[in-house]
Amino acid sequence: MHLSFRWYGPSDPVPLSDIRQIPGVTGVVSALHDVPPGEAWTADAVHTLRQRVEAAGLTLSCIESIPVPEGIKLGTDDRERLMDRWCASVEAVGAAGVPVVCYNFMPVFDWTRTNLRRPLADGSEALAYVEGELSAVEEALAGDGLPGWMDAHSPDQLRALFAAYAEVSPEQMWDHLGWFLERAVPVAEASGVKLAIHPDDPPWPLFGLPRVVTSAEAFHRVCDLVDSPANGVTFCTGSLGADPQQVPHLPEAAGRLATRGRIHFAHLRNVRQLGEGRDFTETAHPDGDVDLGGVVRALAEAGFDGPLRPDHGRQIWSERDNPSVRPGYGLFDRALGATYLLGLWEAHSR
Ligand code: DNO
Repeated sequence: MHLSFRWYGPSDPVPLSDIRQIPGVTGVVSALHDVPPGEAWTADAVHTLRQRVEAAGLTLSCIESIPVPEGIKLGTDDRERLMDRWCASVEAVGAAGVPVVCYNFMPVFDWTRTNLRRPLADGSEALAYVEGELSAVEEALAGDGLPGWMDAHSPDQLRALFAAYAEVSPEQMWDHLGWFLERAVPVAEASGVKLAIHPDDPPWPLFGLPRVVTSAEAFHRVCDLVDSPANGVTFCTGSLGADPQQVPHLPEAAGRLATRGRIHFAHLRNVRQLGEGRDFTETAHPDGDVDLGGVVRALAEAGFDGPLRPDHGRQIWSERDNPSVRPGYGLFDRALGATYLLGLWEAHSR
C-alpha cells in the first residue's frame, strides 16, 4: 500500500512540505481543481501537477476526482459529447503516468453533512450528519438562501436538476452508470489507468435524489457491469460505515473486494452513530464504530497495493474555530490518522 494524503493543489492551506513530514506518507492524491467541471484535462496540466508533487519529494499516486457531469448521470441527449471530454481527461492522466482515477456517480451533491464543525466531547470539532437538520437545507432550497456547500449551483439550476432527477429511477441510474462504464473502461485500459468509483456518502438517497452506489453489493454490481481489472472501487469506510447495518461487515467486504482485485484506492476513516437512526458524527481514526484494524488486516492479507489515505480528520488544537482550515481537511488529525493507519498496516503485514 502507498500511504497517501489529499492535497487540494497550490491553494491548499496545507503545503506539500508539511505533508512530506508525516511519517510513512509517500503519496499525494490531487486533481486539477482549477479546471471547471466538464472540461477536458490536458496531459501537460496533469504532468505539471505531477512535477510539482515530485519536486516536494512525494508521488502523485491518484487523481481524486474527475467530476462526472450531471448530463451523463441523467442520461441527457448531449451525453456523448460530455463523455468524450471525460475520456480525454482519463487519457491525459494516463499520459502523465498517474495510475488511478477516483470518481463518483452521486447526483448533484458529493458528500453531504449538516454540520461541518460539530463539537465532540474531547473539545475537537468534526463533520456530522443529523437528519433533522436536513429540513433546514430543504427550506433554504425552497427559498433563495442556499447554504455554502451548495453554492456550486445557482438556486434555479438546483431546482432544474431536482426536477430532472425526479424522472430517473434507481434502475435507470444503474443503466446510466453502465453506459458510462462501457465507454470509460476501455479508455482507462488503453491509458494504463484504473478507475475507482467512490461510494455515495452517506450511502442512502437524499432529497429524493436517486443514489445507488451504497454498499459492498453495489460495488460488486459496478464491477460486474464491465468486468475488467480497470473497473474498480474506492473502498471508503466512512461512507459505508455511516450505515449501521454495514458496519460489522466492512472487514469482510474489504477482503472480498480486494481479493477480487478491485480495490484501487482506500479511504480509511471512522464514524460513530448518534442515537438510533441515521445520524452520525465523524470521529478520530481509532475511536468510532468501524473496525479499522479489521479492515486494514483484510487489505493486508489480500495483498492490497494501491494508495490508501486517512480521508477526513477532525479540527483539533489550533485548527478549531480557524476559518482558514478546510473542514475535514486540516493537517493535524489527518496526520494522526495516517500514523495510526501506518501502525495498523505494519502490525498486520509483518
Ligand atoms: C470527501 C471525499 C469525496 C470524494 C469524491 C470522490 O471528502 O471523499 O469528496 O473525493 O466523492 O469522487
